Amino acid sequence: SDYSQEPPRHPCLQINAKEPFNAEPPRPVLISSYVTPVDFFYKRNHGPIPIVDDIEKYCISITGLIGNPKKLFMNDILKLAKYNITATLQCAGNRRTAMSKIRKVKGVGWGAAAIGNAVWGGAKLADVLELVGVPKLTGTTPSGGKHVEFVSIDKCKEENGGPYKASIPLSQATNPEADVLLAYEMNGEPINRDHGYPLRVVVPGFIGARSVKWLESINIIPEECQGFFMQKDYKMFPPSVNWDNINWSTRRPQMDFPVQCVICSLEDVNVVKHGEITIKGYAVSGGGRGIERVDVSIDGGKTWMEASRYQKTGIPYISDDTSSDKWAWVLFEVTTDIPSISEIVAKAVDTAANVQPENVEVIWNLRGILNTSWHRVHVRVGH
Ligand code: MTE
Ligand code: MO
Repeated sequence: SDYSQEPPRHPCLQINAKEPFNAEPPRPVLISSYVTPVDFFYKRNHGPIPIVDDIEKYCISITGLIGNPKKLFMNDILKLAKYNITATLQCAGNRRTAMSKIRKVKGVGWGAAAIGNAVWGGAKLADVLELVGVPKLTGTTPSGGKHVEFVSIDKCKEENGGPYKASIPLSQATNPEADVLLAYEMNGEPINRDHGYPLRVVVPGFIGARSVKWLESINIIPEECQGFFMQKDYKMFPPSVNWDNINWSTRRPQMDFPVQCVICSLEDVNVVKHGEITIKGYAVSGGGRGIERVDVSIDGGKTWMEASRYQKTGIPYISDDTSSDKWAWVLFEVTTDIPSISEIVAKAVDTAANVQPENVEVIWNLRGILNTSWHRVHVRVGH
């Protein structure tokens, strides 16, 4: 693999793996704005960053179980209606390092900032598929296509040098309301190389792994993609499964993200000058479910208070309100007096009343994914 032509990156990023490049921002950066600046958006790669230098020649092929396989150039995509969707992308491995403290797990270590919220600009996949003869709101094509596979240009060792790929159900891909995008913009600028230039998939509400970067082709296939990242990774196993007794075929590829919440205004261990502190962070759920509530405790979870929630600064967030961004995180805030030594905890509840597990032990899994346990930090008031 050739890592000699990687793009420049912001020096404040914490590098979790150098080649392939995996990095996250310092946690407090995440709450300094509702939309995460591109430079501070986590970067999760499985190979060198591909180079697409001739945008005139760049095209995606749409093949498989459809009538007429077709090639679409960037201009064809740009001619379709453009949508700007604010959506949070979160790696399934977010908070993996904390899970590893219980029992070691396999995978790149991540703190709690393998997440970001961006405004993605692009064409809806439902419109693209309609253009090639697959109508809206279809679960299957006449020739038996039920899934939509996205194949990248990059090369990963997990695929033995082949491209990264993933798939989603056709019913979701052809549903305009699911807001699946072929995005060419991130925060109003052309998507940069790290995040998928010139074109990436964004599947709102799903784990980041399904949002394939550097798109090369779209295949309509009869069943879910058989690639490594669908079948041999990003599956949720029970705590009893280890590397000796694992049977990958017993579990489904993880799609939806469960409800998550993290305190970002404090480090894991803090010494503060005053007893009055502000506790801020992010909360987000998968599947388009909103955040109903964020509970904060300053006594390790014995008693709770409710945090205020917002997306756009100064406007209180109401779940299910049509003016709120359904695919995006919610920021929360509480100002309170704390005792001289305290364990501060935050947990969120989504609109389906799903809650987070109290401890990481009960959701421990050998790949270290979906650590959504209550987020805890320690604070001492000192001088
Ligand atoms: N797409 C390709 N082609 N190659 C990759 O390695 N990583 C996936 C996904 N899409 C990946 C990919 C994973 S695991 C995540 S979490 C997101 O991209 C990360 O997107 P980002 O780097 O833009 O934050
Ligand atoms: Mo990921």
